Amino acid sequence: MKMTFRWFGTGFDSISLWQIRQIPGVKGVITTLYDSVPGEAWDVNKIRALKKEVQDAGLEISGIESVNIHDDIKTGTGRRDEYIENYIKTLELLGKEDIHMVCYNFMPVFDWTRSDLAKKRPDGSTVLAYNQADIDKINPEEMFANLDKKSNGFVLPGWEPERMRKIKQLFDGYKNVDKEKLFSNLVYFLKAIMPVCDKYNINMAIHPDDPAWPVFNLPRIITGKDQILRMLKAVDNVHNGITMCTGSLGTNPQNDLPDIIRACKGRIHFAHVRNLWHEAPGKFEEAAHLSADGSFDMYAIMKALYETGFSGPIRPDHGRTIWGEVSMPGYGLYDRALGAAYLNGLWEAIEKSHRAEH
Ligand SMILES: [Mn+2]
Repeated sequence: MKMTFRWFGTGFDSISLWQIRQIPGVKGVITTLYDSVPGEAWDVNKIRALKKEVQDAGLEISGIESVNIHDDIKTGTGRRDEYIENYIKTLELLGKEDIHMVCYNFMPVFDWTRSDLAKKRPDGSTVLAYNQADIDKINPEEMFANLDKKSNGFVLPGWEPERMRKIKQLFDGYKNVDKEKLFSNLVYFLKAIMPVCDKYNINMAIHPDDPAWPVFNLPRIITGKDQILRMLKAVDNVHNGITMCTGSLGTNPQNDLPDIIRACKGRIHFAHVRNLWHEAPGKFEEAAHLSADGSFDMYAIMKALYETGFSGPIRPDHGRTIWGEVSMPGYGLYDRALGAAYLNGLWEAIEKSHRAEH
């Protein structure tokens, strides 16, 4: 594995590259052109400038999170081929710049959903939290307003205000899109992009749905082991893979995370490793990465990644807000840096005990 850190880019992130460079073991960043518009091909000069900025800081771009997918591709309108063409152009540019991993999601309308961005924990830290009962009481516009108020002035990924202004129109687009339709639109998209991925050795890593069940009656298709295996089989190409996001799949306690990792051996191209604490069904909050702080066995998760030969980029995922830091919710420096150090420690111990046994 290669330890990395998500970075939204200068002007969008409260954290600088030199800070990331000082986190032990972090070699690269996972970044994006944060102001790119889904559906448009990326600008090669912007990609090169981003790459140079990262390299000048002594780091590398280990992958892109995300190249977002236009809703017309997800809903399968007459314009989808045009948007897929642009997506292919972007992949081609990234491949030529020696970038070989692209994370994306196929979630309708929302990238992720939370009911609270700053839930206070007993130690005074705050975390992102989800309570289905709270979500059931509000409509999507109200949820956006709640999240926007608590975003500390940052634009939240997937919750861009210009997108949210069109929220009603976005929902209308999904009116006739059920799970099967969404799945076949995903397969159509993947089949169309595989040739460029083969040519430039680009690993596509779909991010699971967060949370792993339908929200606001929108369909969700990447929610558990069976659904993931169906997707991998439908386009059986090594470049069609997944992002193993423990925090997203783990929202459903029925999902056995180490088992999913083993089942997806060879097709996990990116890992987001974080912990959650389950209070009740449909009610969870994010936790520190440490196993004892949440509901997941982080050792078992890292061991499964190690034993399946995972060699892609990995990153700590959302952190708690601690020590008075002001950042995009979930994306502060301190707790994610602690997470990276902890995951590195687990990995070193697993690697050395494995070597001692063999
Ligand atoms: Mn994730």
